[in-house]
Amino acid sequence: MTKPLANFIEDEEIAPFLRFIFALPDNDSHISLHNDIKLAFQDFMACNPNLPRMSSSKRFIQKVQEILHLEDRRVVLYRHRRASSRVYEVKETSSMLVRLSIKDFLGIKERLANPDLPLGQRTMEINMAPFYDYGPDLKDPGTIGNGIRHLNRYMSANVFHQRQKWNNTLFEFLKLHQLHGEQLLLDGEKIKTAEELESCLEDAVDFLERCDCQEDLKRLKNKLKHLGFLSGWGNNQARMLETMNLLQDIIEQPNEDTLEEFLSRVPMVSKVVLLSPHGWFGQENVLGRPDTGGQVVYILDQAKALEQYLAKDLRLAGLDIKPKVLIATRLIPEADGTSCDQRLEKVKNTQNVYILRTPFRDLEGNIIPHWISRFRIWPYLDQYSVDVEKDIVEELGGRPDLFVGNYSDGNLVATNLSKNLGVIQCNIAHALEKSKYLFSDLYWDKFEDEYNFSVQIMADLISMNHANFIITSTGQEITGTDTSIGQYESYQFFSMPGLLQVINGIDLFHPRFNVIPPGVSTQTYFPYTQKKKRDKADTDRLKRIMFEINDEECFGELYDPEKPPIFSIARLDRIKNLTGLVEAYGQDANLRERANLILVASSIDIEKSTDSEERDEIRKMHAIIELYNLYGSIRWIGKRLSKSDTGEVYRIMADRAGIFVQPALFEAFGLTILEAMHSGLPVFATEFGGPQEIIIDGESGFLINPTDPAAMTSKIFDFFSLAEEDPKHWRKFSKSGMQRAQKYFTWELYCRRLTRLTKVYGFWRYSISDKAKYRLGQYCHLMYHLFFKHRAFKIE
Ligand code: UDP
Ligand code: LCN
Repeated sequence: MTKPLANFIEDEEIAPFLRFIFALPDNDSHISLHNDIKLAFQDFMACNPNLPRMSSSKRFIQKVQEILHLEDRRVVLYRHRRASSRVYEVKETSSMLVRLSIKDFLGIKERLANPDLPLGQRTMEINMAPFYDYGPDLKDPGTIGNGIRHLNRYMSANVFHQRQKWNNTLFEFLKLHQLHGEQLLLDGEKIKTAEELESCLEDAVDFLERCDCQEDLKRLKNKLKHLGFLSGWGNNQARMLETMNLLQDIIEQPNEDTLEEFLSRVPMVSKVVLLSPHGWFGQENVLGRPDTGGQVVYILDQAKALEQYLAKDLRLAGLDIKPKVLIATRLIPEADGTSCDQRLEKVKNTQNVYILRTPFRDLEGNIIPHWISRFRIWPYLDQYSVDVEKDIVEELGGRPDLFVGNYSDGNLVATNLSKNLGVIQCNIAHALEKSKYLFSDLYWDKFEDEYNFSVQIMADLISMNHANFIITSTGQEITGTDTSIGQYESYQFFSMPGLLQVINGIDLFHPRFNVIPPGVSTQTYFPYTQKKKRDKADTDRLKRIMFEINDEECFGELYDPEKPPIFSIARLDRIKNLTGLVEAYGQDANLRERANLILVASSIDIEKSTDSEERDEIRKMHAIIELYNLYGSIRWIGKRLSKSDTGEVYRIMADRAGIFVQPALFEAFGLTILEAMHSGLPVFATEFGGPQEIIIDGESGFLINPTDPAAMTSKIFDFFSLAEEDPKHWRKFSKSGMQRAQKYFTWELYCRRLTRLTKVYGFWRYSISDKAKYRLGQYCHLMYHLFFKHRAFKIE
């Protein structure tokens, strides 16, 4: 199919536009990426002042993700809206665009990346599209990320149009309902059909409306039991009546809100397993390894909050059931003084939350004693899935009600367990490595020794297609922004030359995606103004560490410790870009004059680090400090702070009217940003990734571009200048950050939504999707056994 360029670009711009496309500098990969194209266009405009305004060309360029340089033509990947791309071929002498297929595009790209690929060779092709022929199909990318809403709408419309069929399904679903071996909701002996349910409900509602036995719950329950209604409808007369009224509404006049409200009251969830196999998971001294960070913090807080929420949920349903949450991870015998070698560890300040550790075994059954990086764990996950399943079933006395996978490995194990035990599966990515490492697909073979992306990316494909629902912390994790593609979106089509070609890897318009941002522990991260809650001894100790003590873990003596601090805390990963922040600070003499820079990061001693990326960053940090002679204005605390200490450190920085800066080159979400906001420390965070949705720029914090150091530091400088003129300026941002964090980012909100999702998707799974998903499940099963396992076992 061809289209005139004039459909996109004004006539007078066509000639210069083509000139630009063909003058675009080529590079070794022969692929120009969005940012380079944008910058090149700015240069082109600056060098050609006599051109027309070129505004339609600019709009077009904004949507171009990639340009492939071929000898006689250019191939343009045009993302016409979020989650949807088209490929056009452009010739220098033609004003027509020729539409190519995704398959053609991938074929051309493969050959560019690897000209030696034998001609005519075909690799494994993956196309998931044919499996997505059930359920609602969203059309508008703006609706992606709120899957539950569209699922409810779809299901309630179905209930409405096929009343008889759905009422039967609903009846069967309720009738089968059990928790901890106890039959709940309906007595199948007394209420045998959907029609009987309708009339029995009338009797029960009539009874509840008339009876005056609010105080005598036992009598009430007995009477309902007599009518065929078992426990689970509510913890008092009013709530039971409400729940039954909701069911009546669904049967008579269904709509999406009542369906969701009713399902959210069904007590379906009391045992949850959170999976995070790669390990080094504990409550103390585990943060700081390259592979553990926000994920561990997230899961621990999530587990605690979930227990509390489920306890309340079950209480409201009138049940005396104690929920149980297990965090299933790896047992590591060489635990370096941590608890990672203990099989079962109770999580502090909980009733019934445990870390359950199961070791990795090799093919001979030997336990693997040492820690293994997340990039090399793949050969162990198959056996781990078998072993951990046994441990979970033993610990819970049966199957859980929900599996939540975390990160690529946890999601894969969740897939195996969910398939085997028939339990609903939720995925949480935390960070998809595919988009973190540029060209991790196209040049997969170059990354393979260190990262094994061919295996990890396949694991992602399998688990994201198998999951019943997926939680993301931000919308852009799924579909990106108007100008940049999302992490999940990057799995739509791609190719790993010589290995596989993915034509359609994930359907982003399927309603499984739901955005639910995490919270932080409010015990640890509370406003600096709550003086009474703060422990003076801790404050003094941490102040000394941050500003005074000089030992082998602290670097730099401040000339003027009273200057406001620019604070940052992170692992020294390249992508966290703390060295970029120090360099930008070094280059801005005005800012150095105005504020000190305080970092908490890894170690100052290169010999103490075993991670090559971290060692490079430590080396670089020292070099930058030396180059810009930052002595006297920087302190670098090279130690890991405990969770509770981090809370107090943010507050100490707030006491001194400081700020928090998160300068990452890309951040999937960024818990530290939320922690600082909850503590009342104004934040400046990278505009690349999740922070865009945490902060409203200029209202509740600031977004910065870490690739433009001068702009970044001048934004910070301006803030300090205004705050010096008028301290209200600092307080305004401290307050607005806190308010936003408290309103939208809390574990209470999170757990409410996660529990609802489990119930609504649980019902959907029961009613239709399970049968429809069966074929998809089988396909995933094949990919697992024929591709994943085969390659995983080759990793040493
Ligand atoms: N953290 C900590 N002590 C430290 C450094 C970091 O407790 O010395 C915590 C920090 O408070 C945050 C987590 O580690 O909760 C880092 O999470 P984030 O999402 O910001 O980044 P990730 O490390 O997961 O990429
Ligand atoms: C992993 C990351 O890289 C962070 O951006 C997140 O905040 C963390 O996991 C928790 O989801």
